[in-house]
Amino acid sequence: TALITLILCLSLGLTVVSRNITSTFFSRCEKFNEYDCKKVWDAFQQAYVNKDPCKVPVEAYDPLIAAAPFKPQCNRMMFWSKTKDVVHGFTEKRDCFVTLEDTLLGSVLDGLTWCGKEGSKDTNTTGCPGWSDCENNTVRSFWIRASAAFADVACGNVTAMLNGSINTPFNPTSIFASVEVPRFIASRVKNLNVVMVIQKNNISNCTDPSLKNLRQSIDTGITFSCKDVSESRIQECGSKPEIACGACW
Ligand code: N1C
Repeated sequence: TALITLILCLSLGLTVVSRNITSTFFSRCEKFNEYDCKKVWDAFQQAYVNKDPCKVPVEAYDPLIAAAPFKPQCNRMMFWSKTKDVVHGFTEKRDCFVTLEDTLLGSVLDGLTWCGKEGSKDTNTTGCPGWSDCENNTVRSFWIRASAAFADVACGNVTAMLNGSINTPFNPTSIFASVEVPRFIASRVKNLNVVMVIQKNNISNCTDPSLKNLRQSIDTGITFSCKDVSESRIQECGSKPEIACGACW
């Protein structure tokens, strides 16, 4: 009985440590019918379990991406940088665009923190390295890998929402600039349409010099456009289904 108690306590301990992320992962995953969530969870865990949380390279997530590949959704794909709340406030209400967070992998891991530890089978959700604490950290490597795979399937008209309330709306250090834009290829992507989100105290717009860098860094053959759109217009379109997706801005 001592052994059984010990085993029970150990598994209970393990459950307490990782219960939240496990249950969040599965309950979010089960909303998507066409995937085997246990398979996806196992592929997820092999990326970081029993590893130093600062030594998880981007490639560690390759098997996870292979277990839940992204499907191209031409003309509906939405990218963003520093506009997460506006974008999701809109996409939650209207079925006009698909963001990474609308896909299985993006949705199950959105907003979560996780990491493993050398010599342990546990998944921790506290005490993990922050986004910039070390280069190859568990969470950052995931978002880089997932963003790359999502951008790889981009096709047709691609939309990106950038933030007009910051100094450099197209920031070279962002995932959008460093991972996604370089993967848009002219044979798949026709146009890159930037929606610059303008708030009351905006300090930049489509004329910002950083947008020139964006225009110059996209693959030749992809046409570029940028439109300043007020945040209130985006919200209005979100709440009025009678406005067609294509007429929002
Ligand atoms: O660095 P960013 O913006 O340019 O990254 C956003 C860009 C989007 O187009 C997404 O496709 O990269 C993808 N992406 C996510 O979908 C995502 N969901 C949650 C990148 N990061 C994502 N996160 C978290 O947001 C991530 O943990 C990190 O902290 C931010 C990066 O967002 P950003 O700097 O606004």
